[in-house]
Amino acid sequence: MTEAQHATPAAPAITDTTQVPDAARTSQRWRVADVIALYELPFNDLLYRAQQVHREHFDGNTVQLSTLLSIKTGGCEEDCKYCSQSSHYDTGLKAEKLMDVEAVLDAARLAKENGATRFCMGAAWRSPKDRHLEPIKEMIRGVKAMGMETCMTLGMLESHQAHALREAGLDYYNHNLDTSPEFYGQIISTRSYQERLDTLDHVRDAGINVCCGGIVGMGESRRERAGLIAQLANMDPYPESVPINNLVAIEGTPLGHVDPIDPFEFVRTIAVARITMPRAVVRLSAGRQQMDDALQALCFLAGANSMFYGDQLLTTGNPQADADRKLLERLGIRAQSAQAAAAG
Ligand code: SAM
Ligand code: DTB
Ligand code: SF4
Repeated sequence: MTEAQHATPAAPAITDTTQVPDAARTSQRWRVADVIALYELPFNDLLYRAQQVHREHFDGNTVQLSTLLSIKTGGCEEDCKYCSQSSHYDTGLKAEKLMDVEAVLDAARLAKENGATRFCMGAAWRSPKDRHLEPIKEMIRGVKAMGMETCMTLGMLESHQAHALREAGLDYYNHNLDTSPEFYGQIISTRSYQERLDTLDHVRDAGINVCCGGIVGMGESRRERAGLIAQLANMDPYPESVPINNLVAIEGTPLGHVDPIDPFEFVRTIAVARITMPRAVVRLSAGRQQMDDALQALCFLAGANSMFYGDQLLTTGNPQADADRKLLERLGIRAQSAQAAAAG
């Protein structure tokens, strides 16, 4: 926990476990202990509370659908221990160059036809070079012209790069904190936590919506999961979009054989994100292919209202779009319309 967090007043003690704590309603900071207290609630109380918060700010039966595309795959110089694309590990992945703009736009057109309202483009870079900005800006303009929202995740950004992306019309930039400051050093050594926070500041200052979350199931403790959530919830303002990824264990990476997290702990993490960041879109991100339908339904009940849609994430699989359509239909969940997405 930071000094600043120690210095701020405590959120009120939770007495009635079905009431939403005041820190969710005010700009009060979340102490890690307050977040742990949420995690420790009886499961049904936690989900009930998350549903209450969810319905104060969102339609309870709508999800936003984003489709992902890896526009530059593999060969990354960073050493993120979970990642198939790091050149530090032998995962059998072939490194590729930045895709042509037209090929990216073809994929975006297909995503739009299938019902996605946001197209997210990811590059396995530590940070983009300035010479990459022109094609990246063309991709943003091309996808926007199709009537979809745009999201990019390209690694660290400098201030002028964030402004250039905003000028091209970028709606969201994804840059995750990944985990708590305390656990972070066990996962990544080539980029500091502070560098991530600096990039997020540049994105925010340029007027781009912030998409920032993390990964659970990397062997971290509940306290460390709570530490990640507290970091996200205490951003001022907190991110507009919060992806919660369940580790996809990749053979060849140092985390290739980590024991999977208890599924209920994953659902709790979604619920705690929902309660602490009431207006954020909470995205059920990587790991859905390893979840059954009932577990995904619990994640929606816990307040997840966005997901990746389409057969592929970046380098790993995602449930088939057909199966997702059927799941949403069985649950009576509607996909957010393009008009609603445009209206924010
Ligand atoms: N290279 C850029 C960066 O890291 O900033 C952007 C792409 S990176 C793949 C985006 C995020 O995907 C990571 O920060 C991490 O949270 C998530 N991610 C990557 N590999 C994952 C895996 N195997 N399981 C779960 N989440 C993963
Ligand atoms: C995020 O938080 N999750 C997405 C997106 N942002 C870019 C990426 C998930 C990647 C899962 C592993 C892979 O497919 O390589
Ligand atoms: Fe590179 Fe991003 Fe993978 Fe880290 S998560 S190794 S920065 S592609």
